[in-house]
Amino acid sequence: MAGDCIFCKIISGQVKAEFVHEDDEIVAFKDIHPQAPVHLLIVPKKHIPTINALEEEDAPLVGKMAIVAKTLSKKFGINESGYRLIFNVERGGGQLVFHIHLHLVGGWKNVKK
Ligand code: IU
Repeated sequence: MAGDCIFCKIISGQVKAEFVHEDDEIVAFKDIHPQAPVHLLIVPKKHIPTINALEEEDAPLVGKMAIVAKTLSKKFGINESGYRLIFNVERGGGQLVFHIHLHLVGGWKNVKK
């Protein structure tokens, strides 16, 4: 836990969020400023500031984040229509919160088949 990290505070319950998943290693909650009809953040409990700080040992954790995303896409009814999974990396890549998180966005109605 990093003391000044907003996502660590959400994970510990100090700051509120609308949780949609929790297990021993990962939480997921609704983004407070959704950019799509479905916009969830999949977040490891371990404080890792950016994708650039990942170590080899984190590989299973990041894989599990993708599995949680897939499971949530089913729960939110967007698995078959499709969705995007995004990591923003460092300021230049649009990262604002320095605790890694995977954006799951989807649910657009006018998707062409
Ligand atoms: P980014 O990849 O670091 O740019 O994304 C941070 C996201 O975290 C962004 O979409 C915010 O709306 C979202 N967020 C949140 O859901 N709850 C918070 O308390 C804060 C940011 I601060």
